[in-house]
Amino acid sequence: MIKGLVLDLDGVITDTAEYHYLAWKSLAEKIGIDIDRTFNEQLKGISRIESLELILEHGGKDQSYSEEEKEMLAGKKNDEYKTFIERITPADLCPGMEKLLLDAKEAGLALSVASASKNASTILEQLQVKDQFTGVVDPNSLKNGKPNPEIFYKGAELLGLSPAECIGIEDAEAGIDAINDAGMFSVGVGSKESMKAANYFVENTEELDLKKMIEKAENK
Ligand code: G16
Ligand code: MG
Repeated sequence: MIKGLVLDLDGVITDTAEYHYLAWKSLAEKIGIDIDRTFNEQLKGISRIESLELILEHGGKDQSYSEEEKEMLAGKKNDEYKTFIERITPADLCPGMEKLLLDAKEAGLALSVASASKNASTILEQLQVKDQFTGVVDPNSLKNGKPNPEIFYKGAELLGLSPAECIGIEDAEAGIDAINDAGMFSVGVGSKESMKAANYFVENTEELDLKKMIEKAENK
């Protein structure tokens, strides 16, 4: 029986991908690397430091910086990113999310967040939905990021549930792999092509219907 939802943040609860992109683009320009929105797709769901490493590799500069310098560059990106997220309001919830959270509450489901973002709690506060979640997985506590299932195991654990009692919702391929490997029913948000590994998928968050997801998960 499904008793909980474990949700990704960026691309599911709110769309911060554009802010990540703008902050990375500005940082990349400063070190002579050009990135575009197509390249940015690869960074979704990937941790801050791994994102920087992909950008450096893309610009042929993966050997140019020490670990300390990389931390400094990632910190610069985060400083700029934080100026963007300061402006987030409840109006920035993804379409349909307010309803989904309400429906989940009515159905008595417990909710947690499994986001790679160290800014997740701040963002949930800005969106004024933080108190609707029983827990937010601390990405600092993880040995491995997505696609490793660890973050979704922890998301279920925070709810006192087994992965089989939860539905995981994700918009990134790495995230869907993580949910599947955790033994949780995976719901993908995105194109059929990118969400082909998901147990069930919808094209946008507005189509995330609680009843339908539970029905699919329980009849798997
Ligand atoms: C999000 C974004 C990623 C970002 C990561 C870390 O993941 O999709 O692009 O790199 O968080 O964010 P921060 O730099 O704020 O720690 P998710 O898991 O919410 O999709
Ligand atoms: Mg995401």
